[in-house]
Amino acid sequence: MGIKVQYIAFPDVQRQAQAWQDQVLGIVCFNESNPDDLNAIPKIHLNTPVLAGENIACEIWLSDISSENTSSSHVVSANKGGIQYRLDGELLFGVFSLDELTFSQEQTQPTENKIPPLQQATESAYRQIFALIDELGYSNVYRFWNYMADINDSSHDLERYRQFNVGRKHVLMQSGCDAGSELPAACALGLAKGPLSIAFLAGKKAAVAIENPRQIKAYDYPEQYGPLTPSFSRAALLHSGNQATLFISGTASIVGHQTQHASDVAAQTRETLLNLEAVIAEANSVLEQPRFNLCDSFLRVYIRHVVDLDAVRTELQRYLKGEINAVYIQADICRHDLLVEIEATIQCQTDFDKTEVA
Ligand code: 3EB
Repeated sequence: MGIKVQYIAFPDVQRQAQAWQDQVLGIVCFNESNPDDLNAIPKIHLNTPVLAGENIACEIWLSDISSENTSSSHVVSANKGGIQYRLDGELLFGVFSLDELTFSQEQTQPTENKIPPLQQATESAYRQIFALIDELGYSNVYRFWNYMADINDSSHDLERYRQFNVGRKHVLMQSGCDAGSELPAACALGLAKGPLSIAFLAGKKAAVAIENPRQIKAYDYPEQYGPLTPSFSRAALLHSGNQATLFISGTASIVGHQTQHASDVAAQTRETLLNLEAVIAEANSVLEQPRFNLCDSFLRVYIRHVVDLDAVRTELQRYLKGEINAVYIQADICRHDLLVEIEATIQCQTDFDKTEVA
């Protein structure tokens, strides 16, 4: 058993044989014209421009049947509440979209007492997700993908990203991710429109949360970034059989807790690469062998301003030299002064079979 990830263009997803589609746990993809296709597969479809790298714009998580008996990798589809999910004997991938309007209509209090609808939607979604995975026994979440409209706008005297953080932390504090020590990897991005859309990958085995020595834990950010801190770790390391997967969270030009190079997208890109390297070095030391390499990773590069594409791409090419597996997407980053954010996934083989890294 294991987990397999592939990056292909959306039209190629549709062209795959049924046997392949039956192994798909879920898809995270961007800018598709016909999102209703493949509707048996949990799929988060994000309506935002893909600036480059369309050929790998779909991230597909598959049940890996190559290593062992096929009975435990049999993929089952199901729904609960609004959560659409698929699972095999080890992993569960789910998607959930919630319209904030559902919450804005329920409130009768005066405006100043109202809980922001986005905060309520976030709390509701996270509660339902944790209830589901706890009930099914897939209670370790490795990765969350969070997308919401107008992330840097404010209402109720609070920026929407901070409203999201309040709702998320209310649930995460009670979910067994104790004091922020074993939080999942995550990203949180803003789109022009659309509901709060969340995808998650969870499983039976525990992952190890990885932090970045160049940055303080997001969970420990000072109050200037909002009343409740963001609940995520810099990466999650899952070691299963002879395979290790590193889910690197959205990574940006932050050192300590402060944004660096506020109006210089090229310098932000270079700082972000240093942060990615630092996270990878941490993961390699936990793994006790230097198997993760940035050059082997698949990158999702979120760019605030479309005009910055060339500057960001030039920095990545200069640093990574050879072939880069990257898709570039227009999205708003969760701090107004951040111009670029990069998330990455890397897999490697290990010499030893260890299901949980100590
Ligand atoms: C940061 O390091 C930049 O709120 O889930 C990166 C990854 C960021 C995930 C999240 C936020 C999140 O604080 C922003």
